[in-house]
Amino acid sequence: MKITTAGESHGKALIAVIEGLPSGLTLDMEEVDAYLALRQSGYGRGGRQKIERDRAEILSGVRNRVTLGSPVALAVYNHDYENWAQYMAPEGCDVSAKKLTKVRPGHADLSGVKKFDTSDARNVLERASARETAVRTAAGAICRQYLKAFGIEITGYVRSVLSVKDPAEYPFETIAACRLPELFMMDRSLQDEAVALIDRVRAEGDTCGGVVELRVKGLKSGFGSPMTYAEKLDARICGAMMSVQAVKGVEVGLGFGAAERRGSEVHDEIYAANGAYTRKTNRAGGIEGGMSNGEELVFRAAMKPIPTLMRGLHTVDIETGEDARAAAERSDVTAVLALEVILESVIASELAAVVSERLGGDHMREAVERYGRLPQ
Ligand code: EPS
Repeated sequence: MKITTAGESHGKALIAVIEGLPSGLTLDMEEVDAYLALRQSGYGRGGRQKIERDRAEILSGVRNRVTLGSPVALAVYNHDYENWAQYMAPEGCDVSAKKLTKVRPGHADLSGVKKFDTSDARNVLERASARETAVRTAAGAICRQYLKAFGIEITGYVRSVLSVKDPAEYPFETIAACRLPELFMMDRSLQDEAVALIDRVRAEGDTCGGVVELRVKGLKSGFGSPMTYAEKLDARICGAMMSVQAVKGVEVGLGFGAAERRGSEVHDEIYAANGAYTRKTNRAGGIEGGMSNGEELVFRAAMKPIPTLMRGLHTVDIETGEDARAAAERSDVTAVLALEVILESVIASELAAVVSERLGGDHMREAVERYGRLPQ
């Protein structure tokens, strides 16, 4: 299975093509749109989200809500294009009006203008923008329906916003049922603190990031492979997570914490009970030797603060060569809840690819039968 996306932040639409979905998967597009709405929600989002009401439209690969086995193409239209057609239209437009030359530290602007030989950072930032995650979320929401056919589910929550941190551990079901609207934190008093902190950060024209935790339940052992490095499950999923805008660190299980403990406090001892193998701990985060081991997958990702600061950081205007304040018209203060939703989808997409490589299957019935025959 392979997913490609296209589309600029203020262009007509974002597009995704999913190749390799078997036939016979009934799609629930209301659920896909619900994930898109969730991605747009969250405390700390800015003015753009008041303009967009994201919905995914299927263009091909589906008939009467059921996949055909052909590539599934889908579009998320940018409502803001109405305001931007005069500067963005592929058919012809005024490219001088929205030129961005006060390049923003932390964004793709400066390296991008050099790499793509342009004097306008807009030619780069439009694609580098995290707006692209809307269609990745939609494609991932479809992959998630594929995974659900095998009993594989994904959830997650926000562990920290800037300095407000939740050190507790929560079971999968508690996370899925109890994460709080607004920030997807689990502890109400910590979330109230985080909301107040975001208000202070906004008042200072600044931005902030945080840490999210993702869980995958129901994946049998043996997905991913130690035989070639590119097939390792942790490498694949962590690589996919790192490809999301603003993610600067990822961990599996104890992650960096494993380096601070001895082996006896890290590895999950193996027991036999009723003819099955069990563990009393899951510090490995469900992956050993680049393969799933049948336990829950546990990932964490760190998001850096959004690079468009309303107060503007010091930079250089690449047109004049003079000192300047980086460009800012509007910005999110934080999009950490959005990151959680996006990463659920991105993990679903990569895991769907891993699962479909092992199972094959032209149609869902065949794939589900094969999954059923695998050991736990
Ligand atoms: C983004 C800049 C902002 C964000 C955008 C990502 O867009 P604009 O420049 O139009 O205000 O709102 O995110 C989205 C539009 C979205 O849907 O998540 C950036 O530069 O990365």
